[in-house]
Amino acid sequence: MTTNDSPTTGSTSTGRLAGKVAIITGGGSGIGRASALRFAAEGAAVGVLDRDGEAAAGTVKLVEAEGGRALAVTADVAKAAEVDAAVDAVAAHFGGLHVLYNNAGVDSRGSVAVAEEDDWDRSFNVNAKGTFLVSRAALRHMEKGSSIINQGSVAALVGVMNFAAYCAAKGAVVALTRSMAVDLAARGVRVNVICPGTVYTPLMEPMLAARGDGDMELGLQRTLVKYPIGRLGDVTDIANVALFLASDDAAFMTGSVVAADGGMTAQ
Ligand code: 1HS
Repeated sequence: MTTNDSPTTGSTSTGRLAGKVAIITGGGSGIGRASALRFAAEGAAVGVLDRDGEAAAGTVKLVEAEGGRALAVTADVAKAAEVDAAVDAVAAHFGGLHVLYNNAGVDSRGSVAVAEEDDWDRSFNVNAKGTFLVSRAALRHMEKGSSIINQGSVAALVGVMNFAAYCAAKGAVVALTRSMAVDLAARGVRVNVICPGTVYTPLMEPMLAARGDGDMELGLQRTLVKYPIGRLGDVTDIANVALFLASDDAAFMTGSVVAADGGMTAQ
């Protein structure tokens, strides 16, 4: 399967993020890269934060090739000092911060009967603690009218076999989103969470291969049957939802759990 990194394929840019500064974590690939391209095409200056500095720089190159503005910063979202330095660098470089997309994530392996403790810790450190640390750092710079988008998953809403730590950590992200929304409403900062279905990205390949007993194509077929819409998600499907939640078009939404899943959780 291929992914579509073009920020404007099938979309018309309308400047919905003109004058805004955004940070996207996990911006070096997949949904994060597609969102960086989409946000920049809508006028945002984008801080591309990723643990892989080269991948972040690659996204910046693509954004600049489309005429956009971006800055690559390297940080592990689970490490407070790295996060604080990276977020401060973006805010200083572009003169503020208005949007944060906590996209960075990791998956997990196995049911609770067989999961490894370090796998559990890694899933919570990146998916849940990472969302906390980056949001805390971003809020030092955010003013009224800002938007935080957290990355949940359908795995926060329904049980997914052999994915215990990931389901639990993404469930924590949904709960954290609601808590943040009520805490930050008076400051004029909106907080919402996207719960994507499976989008074919490198993050998903281990899960898909395991689901197919080592056969990726079989894993894809066993996954596809869970999606009434008849396909898996594309990175631009999720980037477009993130753009909406980042924009003033979602001005009355905070604490919302937005399933972008091809109907997977509707059944
Ligand atoms: C990784 C993404 O958040 C989706 S979790 C797995 C959902 S499915 O493949 O079992 O439909």
